Amino acid sequence: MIIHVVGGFLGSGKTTLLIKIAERYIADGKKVTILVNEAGEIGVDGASISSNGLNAIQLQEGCICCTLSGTLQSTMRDIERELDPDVVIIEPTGLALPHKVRELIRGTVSEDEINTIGICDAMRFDRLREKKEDFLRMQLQRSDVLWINKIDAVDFEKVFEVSTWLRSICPNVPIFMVSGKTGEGLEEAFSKSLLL
Ligand SMILES: Nc1nc2c(ncn2[C@@H]2O[C@H](COP(=O)(O)OP(=O)(O)OP(=O)(O)O)[C@@H](O)[C@H]2O)c(=O)[nH]1
Ligand SMILES: [Mg+2]
Repeated sequence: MIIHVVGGFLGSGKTTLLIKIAERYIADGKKVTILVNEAGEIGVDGASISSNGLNAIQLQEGCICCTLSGTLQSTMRDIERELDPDVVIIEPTGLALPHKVRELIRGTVSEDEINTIGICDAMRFDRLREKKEDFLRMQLQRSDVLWINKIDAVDFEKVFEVSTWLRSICPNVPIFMVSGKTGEGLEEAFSKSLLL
């Protein structure tokens, strides 16, 4: 069982990209479970996702890296026992630390089956960096792979600036440039980061 943790700040494109990742696996005939830590709206998404043949589970009212940590662990065990998917894709909230999620699920599968994808929003990079640079760094720092998202909405200079910053905080982590909206860059990012 492969587990992807799709982390990144609020609105960076986690859900959009998570659905693309799931669709890619489904096209390969894999069984996928999505675990989203979010209240509200996604319920509608969750329903439409399930109708496409995957399981979507929502954990609300708390954060899976802190207040819901026990729930995360028991849910992972339930998923493995009852659904037994090939792939689990987890979306923590935009305020969670993905590496904490990683720590919590380590007991479920072996370490090399967990992949943390850090999503960085190129469109709002300047504003976020100005206000939340330390948090962004903490959130993305221990990613296994980094995806710069929303490249459709910015010029190349901005993408370069974002990748230079990411390179400075994560010197050895592969970086991919993608658009969840247009699909640009996704195949490349998938082939190098999804353990397909
Ligand atoms: N232009 C552009 N917009 C995008 C892209 N990916 C996502 N968006 C938009 O960005 C907004 C946030 O996308 P989500 O996928 O909901 O982001 P999220 O990280 O799941 O958000 P939260 O769960 O609220 O933290 C939505 O309006 C998306 O349509 C992209 O590649 N380009
Ligand atoms: Mg989301």
